[in-house]
Amino acid sequence: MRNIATVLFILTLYASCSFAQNIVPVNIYNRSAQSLIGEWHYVVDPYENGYYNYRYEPFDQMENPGKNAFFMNAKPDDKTDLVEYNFDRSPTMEIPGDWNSQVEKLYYYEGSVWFKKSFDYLRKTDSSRVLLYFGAVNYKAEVYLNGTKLGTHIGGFTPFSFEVTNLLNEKDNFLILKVDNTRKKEGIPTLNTDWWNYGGITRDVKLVEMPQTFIRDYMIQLSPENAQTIEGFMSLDGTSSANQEVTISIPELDLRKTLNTDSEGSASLDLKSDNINYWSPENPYLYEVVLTTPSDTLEDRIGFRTIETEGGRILLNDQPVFLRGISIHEERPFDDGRVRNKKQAKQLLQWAKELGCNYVRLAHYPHNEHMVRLADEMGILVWEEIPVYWTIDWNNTATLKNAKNQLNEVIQRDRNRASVIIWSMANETPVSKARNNFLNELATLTRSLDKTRLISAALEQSSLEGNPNIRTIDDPFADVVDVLSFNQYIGWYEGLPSKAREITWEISQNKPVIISEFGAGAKQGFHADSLTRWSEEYQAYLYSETLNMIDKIDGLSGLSPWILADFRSPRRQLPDIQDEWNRKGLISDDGIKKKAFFVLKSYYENKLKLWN
Ligand code: GCB
Repeated sequence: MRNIATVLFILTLYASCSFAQNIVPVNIYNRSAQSLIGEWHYVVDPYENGYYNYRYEPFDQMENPGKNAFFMNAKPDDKTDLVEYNFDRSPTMEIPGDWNSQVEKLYYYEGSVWFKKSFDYLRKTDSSRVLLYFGAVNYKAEVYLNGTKLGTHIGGFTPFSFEVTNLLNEKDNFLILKVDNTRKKEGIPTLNTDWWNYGGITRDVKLVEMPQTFIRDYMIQLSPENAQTIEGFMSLDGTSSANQEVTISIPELDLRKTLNTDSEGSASLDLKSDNINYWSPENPYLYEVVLTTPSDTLEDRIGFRTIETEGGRILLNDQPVFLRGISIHEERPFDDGRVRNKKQAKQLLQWAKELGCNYVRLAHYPHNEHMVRLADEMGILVWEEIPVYWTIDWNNTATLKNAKNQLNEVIQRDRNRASVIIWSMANETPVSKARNNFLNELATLTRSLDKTRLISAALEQSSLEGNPNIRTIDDPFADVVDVLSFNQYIGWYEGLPSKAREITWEISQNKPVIISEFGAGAKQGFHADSLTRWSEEYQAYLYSETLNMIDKIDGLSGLSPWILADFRSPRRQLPDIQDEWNRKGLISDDGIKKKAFFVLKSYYENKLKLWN
């Protein structure tokens, strides 16, 4: 009997843990919150000694885990007591922040690290609910508050949260996380990537106080069919969600509508206006939108625009647009390590602006929320992507579930951002039946969640049979996407830059084309002739040749060369040149612009003239 009870207990835990089906409210940055950022104690635990006992049984699935379970934050009762860890005497690091760039001995570390933060908390009103929110933790987070497990989250770049109302004390709360960034074959991303696997609590942590019934989700966007209609929905969470009177207003447009939620706590909405000032890079106009329920009020700043395709063109607010872009990794400018705050995110976007961009590709995973909010304000169109990169475990149903979960989390977070125009399903994934099915499922999910954006994926190009100089896109997923994007490295991985002159493109799909990547490595400050690898001159030469080549592609609607700034990658080992940096940046790791930056900038100046 006892065994059955234990099995059931474990099964219930497992079911609730694999993907935390938690409440992740949208628009967290406009909620009142207590931030938990700052110094956190950490314990490095390569053998997961604080998680498993010596029979390799997880402590957090035992009825009596005992003092060796790190999540108990135990202290010896007296001098005879044996406890083999101590958070308070362990070192600290800055949160948010990855461990690799903060602690020298953790530079290459991939494994488990425990974190602890102690805090006091005073609820503003007794009736409120408190959610513990994480912007992102890479890769797997086990979360415990005051000795109780809250759940597990998998996926290193999307937000999650847990309700902690009944677990909080006014004094001496202890929040403990085990963070594990071990790469896994079945993970998203998988074992092999070309970026640093920065581990840790890499984004904001907050306690967010909400009324009993609060606005959990909404989507308020311009109708793709009618540019005079703002439409969407709003959903509540809490005991009084059903049949509630809720209001949406956009004071500046003099719009206000009262609706009733259905039995599920949701209401769909539509508002009409002939006076909408449409959002665009030239006019990044954001409206104050106010949502009100009997117990909650929430404000957002939302831009309204349409984005669609027509043959080989992308239309923004009915006008053809050319995407003058650049790819960006989420690395700190002038440094390495993950971006930790809004100021660093802004620097990256400012560099893109200096380059003449109206568009960025946020590669290869969802970046922090500051990026898309700033892009809204600064007038930069955005491609967002999930880390379905290279050779994913396509036949694994748990892997697909994981990818869908990450996609769902980023779409939910960002679908009110006018700047975001493209959801990318994947990067350079090899065509196979299993991969096609996998990506099709992601595309179907995306379309069901958001009809106001385009779908793409960074595909690969190939030669037309019998002629190596004629290039084409031979991929069944090209039929699924709205925008045909592909990476190509002619002149770097394939021949020399002048090879671009021999290539012609025969792209049969009648869709807009984006070159999602091209580039060459250059060590800033290394000057030589334009055929010397790693020189700034080689990189600049490759840019001129490539830009001439791609301009001949029918339907070319944009590009996002690889990449804004040098970034850390363990695959890049060439001494004195790479030293574990991918050097394809147009800007060096210490913020200095290379020659190619100016080649692209002048190309974009011309494009701006041609397209305006
Ligand atoms: C690619 C990948 C990108 C790499 C880049 C490179 O095609 O999409 O993640 O970093 O090439 O530098 O080789």
